[in-house]
Amino acid sequence: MFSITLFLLLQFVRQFVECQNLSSSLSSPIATVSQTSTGSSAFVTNVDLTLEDFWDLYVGPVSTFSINTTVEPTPVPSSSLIPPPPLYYPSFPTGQQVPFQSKNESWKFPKDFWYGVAGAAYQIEGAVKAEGRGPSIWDVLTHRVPNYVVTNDTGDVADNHYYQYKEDIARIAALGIKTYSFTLSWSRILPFGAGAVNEQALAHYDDVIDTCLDYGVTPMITLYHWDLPLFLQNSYGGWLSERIVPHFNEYARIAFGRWHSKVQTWFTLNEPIVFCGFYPFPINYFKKTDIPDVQQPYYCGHHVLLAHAAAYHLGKQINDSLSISLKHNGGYKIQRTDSEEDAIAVQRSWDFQEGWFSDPVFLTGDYPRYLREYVSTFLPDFTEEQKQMINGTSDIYAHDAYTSDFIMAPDTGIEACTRNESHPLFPLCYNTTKLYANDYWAIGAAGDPGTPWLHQATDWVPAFLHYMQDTWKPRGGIAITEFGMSEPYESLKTNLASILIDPVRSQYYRDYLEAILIALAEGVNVVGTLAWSIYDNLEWGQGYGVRFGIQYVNFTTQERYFKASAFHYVNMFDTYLEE
Ligand code: GBH
Repeated sequence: MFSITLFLLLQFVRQFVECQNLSSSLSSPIATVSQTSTGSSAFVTNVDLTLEDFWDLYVGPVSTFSINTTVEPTPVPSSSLIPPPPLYYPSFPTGQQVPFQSKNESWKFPKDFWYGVAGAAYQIEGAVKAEGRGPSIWDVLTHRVPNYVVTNDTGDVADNHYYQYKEDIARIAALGIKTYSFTLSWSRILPFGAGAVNEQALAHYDDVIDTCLDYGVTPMITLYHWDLPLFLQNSYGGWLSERIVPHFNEYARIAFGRWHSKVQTWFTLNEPIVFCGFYPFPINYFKKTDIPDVQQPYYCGHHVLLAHAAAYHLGKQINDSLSISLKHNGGYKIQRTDSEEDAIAVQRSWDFQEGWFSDPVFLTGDYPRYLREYVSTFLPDFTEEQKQMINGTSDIYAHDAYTSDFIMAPDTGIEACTRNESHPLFPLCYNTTKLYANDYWAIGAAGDPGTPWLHQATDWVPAFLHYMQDTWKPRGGIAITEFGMSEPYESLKTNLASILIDPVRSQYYRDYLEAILIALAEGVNVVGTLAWSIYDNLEWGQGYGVRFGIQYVNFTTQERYFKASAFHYVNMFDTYLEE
């Protein structure tokens, strides 16, 4: 059945390509796609596809927005910069009558501490087919795979940042925010992931960077935030193949080469635990692979480490003053009871989360113990040369530290899991919960029901920061490169005034930054923070149904509004940043 469908599809492509002289009518580069079916009737064919064909075949029509050329920023009205009413409780008893002014005199952010906001290309740019962008896996996941995004939303328009970035940068500058961390769309720059470069994309990012600099906002770049060029996924399985390494390197070379003199702080890849966890992909939309489902994330991780390390060295070679790091994720792991099994479960959890990428990059060039026990049964060992190449390849410990979890052994015990591949928790073999051991109270206030993984857990942030510093000993300190809160049920609100006061998020930012101030006072070297997110955007699998913005975006009109949390975030730095 599948072969027949594929056959018809390829017939269609051939006719399509033959009857329209696309190669001469489109300036897009031409790619060669190979499709192979499996089974006894396997056949292979090659078809020349233009970028337009490639879109049509794999994604289909996309939506556009009425604002579709770059717009000059409108002045930010001063009325929108009036701070909100205070939060309900002062941060500590000050005896003052104006809690918003409260300050603990023994706390401070060092004067070179950087604070900013972050966003990611596919979540905010929109304009997915504009100016030569090629499709990424997320265009397929959103357009073709039913319910992969629960709301079936797409990033076609998103925040229209591709055209409205000047306004967006002007707005954060008006708030007093000094850093903007954005990500490049690989398939804008290289529509097929490798090969011909799209000059329009380079010119676009030139202007994003220059606009930041004009407004006194420091740009920071992440090369890869999950939007893998579709062609690389379809050619060889994307991150499942070592062939991704030179392709990532070429992409990194273009970016570092072009922007190293204007952009000082770089991140190679965002949260590999998460994007390696996308594997296995839903079947029938992407190239098939023989790698067993459960092993796929670890093949991905292996190539991520090689690609990251190579890109790090390349960046340093181009400009050795750059700060280059990988963006880690996970969360603080709290041992739920004092049992020995729970202690092991906690270590397993570090090893399968942060340790997966942090131990290789900061400590040994190789995997931590419990992870290695598992992956060494199928992955090749890193050679000594590879270990040396991987070790030491992050200048700061960049962690997207949203929350924390309690960790415990599986009910069956750990060994019953590690010895049994069909155990539901295999290969991790630890359990997590948001509930304290009394099974009644959660760790802190919950975010939106669409993000069950997220509760406020700021009480644990100082301990987490100490743990990061003591364990991975980053030479350039620690940066919280994403943190944020999904205000509960925010996307259901229809009244603007109600949306704009976001107390759960506001309190999260205030308490989190106080926790960082405590850790700083205790000697942890925290160097910066990036609030997630610059504004509401496409929350991946949750679509627009979950909101993380410190600005509200009306997705019908693309108007932006500051939420109260934006002021609470900035106020912490107005209050505590050393002069
Ligand atoms: C960040 O990841 C992303 O970098 C960003 O793009 C995203 O918008 C932001 O979070 C908000 O979600 O559903 O139980 O399997 C944060 C780390 C790791 C948190 C994966 C959610 C899924 C947990 N994410 N995790 S679960």
